[in-house]
Amino acid sequence: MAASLATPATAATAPATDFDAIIIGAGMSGMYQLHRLRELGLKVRVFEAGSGVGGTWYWNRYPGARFDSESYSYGFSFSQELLDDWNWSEHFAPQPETLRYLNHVADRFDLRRDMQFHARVAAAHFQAASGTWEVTLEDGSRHSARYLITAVGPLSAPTLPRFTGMDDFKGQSFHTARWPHEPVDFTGKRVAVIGTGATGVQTIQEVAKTAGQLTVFQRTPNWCAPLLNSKITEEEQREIKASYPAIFQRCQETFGCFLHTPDPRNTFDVTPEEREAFLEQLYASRGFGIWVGNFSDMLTNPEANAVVSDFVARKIRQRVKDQAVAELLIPKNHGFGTRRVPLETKYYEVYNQPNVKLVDIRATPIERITAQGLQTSAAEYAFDIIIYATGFDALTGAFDRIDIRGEGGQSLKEKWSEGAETLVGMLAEGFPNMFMLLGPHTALGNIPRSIEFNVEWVTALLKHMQAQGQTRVAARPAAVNAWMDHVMDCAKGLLAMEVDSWMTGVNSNVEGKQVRRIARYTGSAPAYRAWAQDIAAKGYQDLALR
Ligand code: NA7
Repeated sequence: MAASLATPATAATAPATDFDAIIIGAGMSGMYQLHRLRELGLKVRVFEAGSGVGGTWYWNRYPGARFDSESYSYGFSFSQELLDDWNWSEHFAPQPETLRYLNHVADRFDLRRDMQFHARVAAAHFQAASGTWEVTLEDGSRHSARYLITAVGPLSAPTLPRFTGMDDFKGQSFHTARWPHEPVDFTGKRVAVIGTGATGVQTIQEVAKTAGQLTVFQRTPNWCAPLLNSKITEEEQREIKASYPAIFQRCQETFGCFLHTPDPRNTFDVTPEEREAFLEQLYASRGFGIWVGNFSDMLTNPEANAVVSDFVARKIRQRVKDQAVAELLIPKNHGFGTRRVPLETKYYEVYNQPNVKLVDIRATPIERITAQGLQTSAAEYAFDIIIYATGFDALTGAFDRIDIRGEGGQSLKEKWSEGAETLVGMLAEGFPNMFMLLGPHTALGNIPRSIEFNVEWVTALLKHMQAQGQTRVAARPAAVNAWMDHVMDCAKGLLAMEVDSWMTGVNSNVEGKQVRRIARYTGSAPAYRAWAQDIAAKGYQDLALR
């Protein structure tokens, strides 16, 4: 299978490039795309900023980092041998195990020989005359390829707050997504955590175990629900191995590729007693069921949403002893599930510990970071360690950090300054021969399932072009418009659209990202796939190919 990309017809005319394809990023999407492109006989190079594979699972080494998707629904599904020889140890694997898994995948498929690490891409410029891409790394080296494939991840550009004095702090400070490779010891230390999203919650419940004093600075509480993780027993392991076809089939059919999917009933179709029993059952079940397996109208009907929010608020009041603290932990400005629901393990009980204190920074904002710690409008605090669990410039941030220029030198960042426009999240008009594996408007949910689909879609397109002797592909404007109309339609009526979050493109720490917009695809994964498959089935008429 070592045929070169170019068919004989194009080989004579196609200008020479260093590679057939350059992939940016060695996370799950970059790894799988490399594997598939090798099967087409392409010469591929992956540039990765880190020192190893794993993407999200390489960077996010903070204490307590783990899956919120069931491990066996998250791993790659494309190789039976891989499924046979990997045993997940827990229903929701911790980060070190996932990173081991991804290194195992890299070994098994001999991926590293086409990867260059410590190689951050600074710029990628389309060359109109040759129809190729020139990629410049931060070290100044330049590399050319016919195809540019971004595998940069939707949540990979970390953002820090813009407090004054951040450089003055004399202790240790870390963003959760830039955690050191060496263990950090919290024993007896005074630790601050700023941020209470999915990452903050995982961090807080872990750090609270050993810190001398943990102070949590919360701006907005989130609705959290029990993860209910446990070790996978030998019997469960056998069941999982035997059920892989059914597990992945289920993931193909559900709304977000999770094992859970909305209950067909609406909230008020059932009696109050049945409702309560159903919510109790969801609260006592592992994983995202209470979020993505709840009544169908929970995320669109405010009254239905209030029922679930009230239920979870009662649970928080039961679990937190100090009722003033419980009230601070109960969200008041958004309903359950309208932002990403952090899954937790005894998170609320942490606030019953004598070494943990919650500070409401809406009431008493952080004014500055000091040499010793930080200062709010009400008090000064001294810390040994400050942890910023402050999230990411989501969806478009990783693109914005690279100087990507398409036809006519047009900058992608400028083109997307009022919101991204794509065709099925994978192509952008005016950026020929560029594919985005997890661009804005791809189905997110249980992400590896979307990664596999998108990689296979791009691979099939390149194979088609290979067979036709084509070397240039561009999204047609009419196709982009039709897709974007669909993206806008899907978001209509969703309660989540009325709330600030990374899912609505808001990040208070990033200039120009204070306004809510339709930043992601909110339809179902099956609907997403149907649209993309239809493009292929109709012979790629939505694309200009030559
Ligand atoms: P999130 O969900 O964006 O959470 C970030 C948290 O940090 C959130 O509580 C923010 O409060 C808080 N934050 C951010 N900036 C500040 C400033 N300047 N001051 C105080 N507090 C701040 O990021 P995560 O990393 O937890 O999760 C991201 C996704 O990764 C997650 O959904 C998973 O899918 C994986 P706010 O709510 O903005 O008031």
